[in-house]
Amino acid sequence: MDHKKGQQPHKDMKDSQLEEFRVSDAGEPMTTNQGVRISEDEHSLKAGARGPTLMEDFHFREKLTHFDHERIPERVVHARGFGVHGYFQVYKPMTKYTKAKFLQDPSIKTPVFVRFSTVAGSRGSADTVRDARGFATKFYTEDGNFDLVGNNIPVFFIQDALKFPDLVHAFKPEPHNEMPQASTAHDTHWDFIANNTESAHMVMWTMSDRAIPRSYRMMEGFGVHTFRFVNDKGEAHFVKFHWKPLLGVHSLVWDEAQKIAGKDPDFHRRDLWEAIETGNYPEFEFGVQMIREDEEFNFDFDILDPTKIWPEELIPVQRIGKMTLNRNVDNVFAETEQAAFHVGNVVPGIDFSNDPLLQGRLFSYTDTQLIRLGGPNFHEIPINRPVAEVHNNQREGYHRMTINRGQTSYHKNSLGNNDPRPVSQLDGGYAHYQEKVEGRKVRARSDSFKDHYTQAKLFWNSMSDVEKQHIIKAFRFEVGKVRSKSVQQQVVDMFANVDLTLAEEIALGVGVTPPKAKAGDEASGTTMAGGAETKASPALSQLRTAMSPATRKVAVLAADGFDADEMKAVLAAFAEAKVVPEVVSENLGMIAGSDGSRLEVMHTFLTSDSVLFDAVYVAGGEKSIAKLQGIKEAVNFVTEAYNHFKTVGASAQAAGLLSGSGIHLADPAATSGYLTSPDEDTGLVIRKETEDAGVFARQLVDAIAMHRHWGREMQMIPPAK
Ligand code: HDE
Repeated sequence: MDHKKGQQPHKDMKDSQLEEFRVSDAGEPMTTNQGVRISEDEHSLKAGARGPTLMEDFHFREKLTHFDHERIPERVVHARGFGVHGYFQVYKPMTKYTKAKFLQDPSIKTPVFVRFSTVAGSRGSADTVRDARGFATKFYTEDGNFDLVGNNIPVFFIQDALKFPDLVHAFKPEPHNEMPQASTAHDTHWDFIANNTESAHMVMWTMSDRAIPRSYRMMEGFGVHTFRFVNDKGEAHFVKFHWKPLLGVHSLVWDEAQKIAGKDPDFHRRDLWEAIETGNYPEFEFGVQMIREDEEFNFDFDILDPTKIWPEELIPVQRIGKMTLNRNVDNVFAETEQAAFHVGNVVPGIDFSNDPLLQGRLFSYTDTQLIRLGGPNFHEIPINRPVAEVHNNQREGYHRMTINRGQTSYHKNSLGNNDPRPVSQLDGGYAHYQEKVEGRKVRARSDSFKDHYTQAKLFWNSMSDVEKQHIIKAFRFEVGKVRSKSVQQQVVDMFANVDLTLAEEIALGVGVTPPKAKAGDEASGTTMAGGAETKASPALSQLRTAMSPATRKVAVLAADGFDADEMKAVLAAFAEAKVVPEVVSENLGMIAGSDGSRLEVMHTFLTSDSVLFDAVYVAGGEKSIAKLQGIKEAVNFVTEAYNHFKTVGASAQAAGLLSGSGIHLADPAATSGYLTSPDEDTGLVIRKETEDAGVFARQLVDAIAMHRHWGREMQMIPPAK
């Protein structure tokens, strides 16, 4: 799909700024970087056709030199990512809490650039690995850039930034053999976890389905740290930031995620790119949880501890605005790769807290850009430029673009009228919140950070049975890949503090000694002093999320002779519900329906795969079905969709094909395979001979909206003890 410029609905200030840097080579003569036209680009200049290449060939020298220097270091973490443009609008003025300008006027569209990423893998690794996802947003506000550099998990592994290099060394590929790529299923990662138990809560999240999202468009985002909102009276509130996807929070299943990593390593970026190109703009609501300054100590967790959430049931998330992502980049290197996010980029009205992880990040981000982008002027790279004007006395350095005029570059001065000059808060000058601080210089951590398990338990308590099963299996996979028996045992013993059944299940799966009783109070939760209490946080379970068929991809399996009436009804229902159908058949080209109508095939069973779709519809029509039934890959396609708990829609005529896929319709004699009755399986939508095609089509859409049909899984796998 081509990115068609000029067709984008929203031309914002950032876009106009980028426009000044865009270049099109279409129809232009080729030149050197000095603008000299080139007459020949096939052969280097030689002394005789078989002779040595001549040094004076400036075109050859320049072309090769530039190529030799095309790579920059990848990000030390979050190396693989994908960026898109969009805009943000606040719902109502937030003046009472913050003076941040972009949070005042609902009519203002603030341009944003968002980069989604995995954390551990290299730039060329797969999208669907088990990992946290980065969710970094640059707001180009009229007061300067505000970067919200968050993740799709609301807590972090460690409490102090000093430990970050240790954490990353442990989860990256092991140094002696550089394995495994983009995976935490290895000894050093789990050794770190077992010996740094503050990680328990985040590990519960990374072992959950949150770490294998279906789409970047279907995951939450979190600022993780506690920040401050400051209003124009200088009053502050502690605040946590959230992104809530309007499509709900949905995940892949692990077997599928691993297969996608091979079939389409670009799965998530392709999904995002295609959604935007087809006008299905991803939308996220911006949420805030706020706590008054005088409530700071009202909780049984420390609000500065980044391994803790503020349960939404205790402190509700107020949705205060919406972000719409509506434009793909023109050039991934120029925009996504050169984007420099920094958690320290704040605007008046937003300030920091003393969270020691946040404080450490304030140092790290500029430092890493200096090596990655090669000097101190990376703020001048188009994607990083604020739309607000930049005036200061900083000068020179590698790759300086700005031509600063005038004699003076120091403050204070008299020769240059003392410009540029600092301005008061009333004129928008940033003033740090005047928090009173006192203490001795100590290398220490507050006792209030010492509880490592209560919220890990809260998370476990909040999961549905099927989510608990997924967590157990994830642990068994990850810890099962660890070679050291000692590390495996340590992990089991550590997670006995979270839940005894969980630890026993891991022990069984990885063959180590079951833990001695430890977890104790299974129902332990999180409390506000003298007030509300939560022993489970329903908001944490993905089963309670928004459900929608919109933008779900459905494989339409069909061949010549498909039932044209049924196909029409189904495609109409899909179009109405914004479901995205793609026809898969034996060969590319056109197929003909029962009435002679023709349909274009988008994929073959070789170029595509069941794991790349949310659901399968086997088109009716005896001839078409008979043809597909004879193709092994078509039958496997359905089997796999069914095994990944996806919706399978078909007419009763397809009973034979389904049976080949292990789905025996109303056949009590069947001894193998899965559920037999569509009544028992919400995801099996079978059109009986007499049923109206429109009714069938609507049922199919309803089933697709459910994402997955976990009832099927719970029958296939015995529930946890
Ligand atoms: Fe980062 N992190 N981080 N991080 N982080 C980077 O900056 C760091 C942390 C996050 O799409 C680096 O430009 C330290 C938490 C995202 O470009 C680096 C600590 C959260 C991205 C860095 C943390 C994040 C990064 C690597 C512990 C969630 C990708 C390249 C104190 C709230 C941004 C770069 C993008 C990237 C340091 C912990 C999110 C090295 C020292 C917690 C989304 O500066």
